[in-house]
Amino acid sequence: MRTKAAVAVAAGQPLEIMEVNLEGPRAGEVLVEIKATGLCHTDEFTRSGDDPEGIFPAILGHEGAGVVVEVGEGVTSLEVGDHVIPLYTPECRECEYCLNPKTNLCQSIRTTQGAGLLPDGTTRFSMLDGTPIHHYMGCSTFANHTVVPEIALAKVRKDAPFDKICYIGCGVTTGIGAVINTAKVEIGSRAIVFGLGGIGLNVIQGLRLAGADQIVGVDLNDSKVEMGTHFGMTDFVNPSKVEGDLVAHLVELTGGGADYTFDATGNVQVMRTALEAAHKGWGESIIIGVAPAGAEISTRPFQLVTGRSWRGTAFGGASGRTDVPKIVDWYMDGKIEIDPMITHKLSLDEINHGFELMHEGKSIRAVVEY
Ligand code: NAD
Ligand code: AHE
Ligand code: ZN
Repeated sequence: MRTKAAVAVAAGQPLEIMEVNLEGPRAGEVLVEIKATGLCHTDEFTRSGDDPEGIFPAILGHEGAGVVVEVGEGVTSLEVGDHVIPLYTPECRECEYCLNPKTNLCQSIRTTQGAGLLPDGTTRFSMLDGTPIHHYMGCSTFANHTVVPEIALAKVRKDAPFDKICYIGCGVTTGIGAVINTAKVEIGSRAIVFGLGGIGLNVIQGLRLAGADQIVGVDLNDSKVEMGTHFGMTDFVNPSKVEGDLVAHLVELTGGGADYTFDATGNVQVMRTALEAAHKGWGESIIIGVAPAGAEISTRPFQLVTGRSWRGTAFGGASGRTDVPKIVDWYMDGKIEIDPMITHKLSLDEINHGFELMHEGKSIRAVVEY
């Protein structure tokens, strides 16, 4: 079949909107009509050329929701008409990683996924002249139709709106999951969140859900205060307005350092600040942000010797086929909020404007509706 897609033709170039060829699903695969997709900073990271795994041409996008159109041979858990959210962290429920409760990082298809291919080592997308187009994070939601492995699809309830629950495909789950699954924040904790974008605001709402007493938001952009406060932020710090040492300021503000700190910027200097603003003796710092090729974190080992821990999280530690349907229920039951964070709605033709809004700090989530 043919479908419409935004294709990343080369690093640093705007996405090109075009008709592409899409082959039907093979064994263990599912054809999905994408109804809506969010634009995450990770898509921009790869489009820009900062991603060491970036491959071009590719169809980016990993924060989508849609409907099953066709199932390949041997697919048993999904049928035509099911509503689904594609998962860049699949859940095969069989590999060594899935069988270990300490991780959500299913590795059953990670190698081919990282190479922009489906598990059989081939791509289903091509340009009309036959040039192959790579998949991205196993999802490629910047196409109106995509083919995804069965193990990388969460089946969700049919009454949930696509233009909101697409965000559960990354930002919502990553932010809330970082608090609940990775940090396991206790009631009464003090926390600092660096970066109040599409991920950081969900960390804040996760902290409120977990019963944190103090939730400090840190961002260079003052316009994030209103949204941060809406989701539970108790204090705001703009580092550009702090006189003197930022770590010392944050340690004082949190009465000796935070129990938990979260980086949602992808900036390695910020990651260091986050680690050092964690409480001596027990503070944990969780890295969520994705840093460019070549960037490295550093601190004095003394920071760790004196009881701080540095950890990281992918997809908020969530096992997608199990956890994502539950998070959709939380949204539908009013336990978590999504709507205010969807600040812009775009057509696929306008997708590059979505990345401009992200750079200008004007959007939290721009969502493309097909
Ligand atoms: P975003 O662009 O919406 O938000 C980033 C925020 O950080 C903005 O508000 C910006 O003003 C702020 N910021 C930038 N530099 C800063 C600094 N030096 N100090 C304080 N604030 C600063 O991006 P997003 O979609 O929220 O993504 C955030 C990061 O999380 C990205 O690196 C993204 O790739 C990563 N991410 C990781 C995972 C994961 O599973 N680990 C999942 C999703 C996104
Ligand atoms: N390809 C990058 C790493 C990108 C990365 O860390 N991705 C996160 C999800 S970000 C979603 O917005 C992730 O899931 N990582 C685990 C994994 O296996 O990719 C690089 O630096 O090479
Ligand atoms: Zn993402």
